[in-house]
Amino acid sequence: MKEKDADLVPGFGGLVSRRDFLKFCTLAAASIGLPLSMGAKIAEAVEALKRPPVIWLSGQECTGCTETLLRSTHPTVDKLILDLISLDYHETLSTPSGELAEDAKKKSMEANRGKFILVVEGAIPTKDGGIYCKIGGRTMLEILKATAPLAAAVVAIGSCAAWGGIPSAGPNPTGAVGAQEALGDKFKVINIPGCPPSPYNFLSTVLYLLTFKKPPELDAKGRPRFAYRRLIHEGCERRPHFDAGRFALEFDDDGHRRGWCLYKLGCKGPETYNNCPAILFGDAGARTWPVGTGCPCFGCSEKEVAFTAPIPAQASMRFFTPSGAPYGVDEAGQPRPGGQTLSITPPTSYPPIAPPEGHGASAVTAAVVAGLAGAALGAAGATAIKLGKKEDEGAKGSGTEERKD
Ligand code: FSX
Ligand code: SF4
Ligand code: F3S
Repeated sequence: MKEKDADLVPGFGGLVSRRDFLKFCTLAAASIGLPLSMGAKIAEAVEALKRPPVIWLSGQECTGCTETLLRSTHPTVDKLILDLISLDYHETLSTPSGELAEDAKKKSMEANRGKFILVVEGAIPTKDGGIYCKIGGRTMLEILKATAPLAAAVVAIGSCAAWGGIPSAGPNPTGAVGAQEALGDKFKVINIPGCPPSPYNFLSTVLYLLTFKKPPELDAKGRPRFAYRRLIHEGCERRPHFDAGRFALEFDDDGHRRGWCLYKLGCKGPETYNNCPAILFGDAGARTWPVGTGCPCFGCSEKEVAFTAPIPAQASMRFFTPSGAPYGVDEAGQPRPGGQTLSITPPTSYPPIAPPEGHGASAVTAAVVAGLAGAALGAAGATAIKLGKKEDEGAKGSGTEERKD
C-alpha cells in the first residue's frame, strides 16, 4: 500500500515512511542494548534535531566503508544516513570538487564549531611528515589534527581508520596508523572497525550520539560494546559443527559443501569480536556474512588478527569469563595479578558422530566381538570383521569418521 504523504517523516526527504523510520529506530535501540521502547525516544530525538553536520575525511582506503553504507537497503540506510545528517564534506559523495568542496568544508566547520561529527575513513600515513596522502595540498595528518579539535565527536569508520588496517600491514611503508594513534590521547575516538564495517554499527552509533549526546559504552579498543561485545564464534551458525568436530578441511570438500565449521581453514571467529552473524550484511537474507557464505572470518575487526595473522593459520582459543574478559587477562589485554591465560586448540580427532546407517559394526566393534566370541563364534566374528571392512570402504569421503589433518 502506498504511504500517505502525512505518514512520511519530515526532514527525510519524503523518502522514508514514519512506520519504517520507527521500525528502524526500534531495531537500532535493540542492537544498542536498550529496551525496545527506547526506539520511540530515539526517533523523537532525531526528528527534533536540525540535521547535524558531518565532515567526512578520507585517507588511505578503498572507499569500501562508504560503499557499505550505500549498499544497505532496508530501510534504505543510505537515505536515512544521508537525510539524517547534513553531509557537508565527503570527497566521494559531495557534488562540488576541488576548491569549491574545500570552501564548503571550511564554511561548515566555522559555522558549526563544536557541533559537527567528524567521520574518519581510511588510515593516516605518518612517515616522512605524512606526505603519502595529501588532499588539497595538505597532508591527511595535518587536516585531521586541525579538524578534530573543532568536532563534537570523532568516529573512525573501518579498520583502516580504527587502527591502520590494510595500509598498515607489514612492512607498513607509509607509517599508516589509525585516527586514535594519529590524534593521541587528548581525543577519544569511537572506533567502528571492520573491513568494511557493518553500516548498522555505524548508523546505530550515530543515532546514539544524536539521542544521548554522548558516546555509547566503549570497550578497551574504543569499539561500541553493543556491537563488539561477543565473539563471532559465539553466534556462528556453524558452531554445532565445531563442537561436534565436523570441519571442512579444504575449500569445496565434502565438509565445506555441507556447511561444516571453517576453523581448520583458518577461521578467526574464535578470536574476533563483532556482530556479523547476528546482523548480517546487505539485507540479502540468511547466511549473508563471510562464514555464512563459506569464507572463513579473517578477523577484520581485530588489530592483532587481520593483516597480521596468516590467513590459513588456526585461531587460538581462550576461555572467557562471563563478563567477556579472558581469564588471566584484563580488558586491555594485560595479565591479571595471579591470573592465568588458558589457550587451547581443538583436538585433531574426534569420535565418530552419527555413523552412516546400514554400514554395520565399526572395525573396533568387530575386533572386540571377534575377540570375545573366540573360536566357537569364529564365523560370526568373521562376518563382523567383514562388515567393518565394508564400513571403512563406505565411510571414505563421508567425513563422519575421524579426520586427518
Ligand atoms: Fe579500509 Fe574503508 Fe577495508 Fe576498505 O574505505 S576498512 S580498506 S574495506 O573500506 O577503509
Ligand atoms: Fe564458526 Fe569459525 Fe567458530 Fe567454526 S571457527 S564455529 S566457522 S566462527
Ligand atoms: Fe570481518 Fe569476520 Fe565479520 S572477517 S566481516 S569480522 S565475519
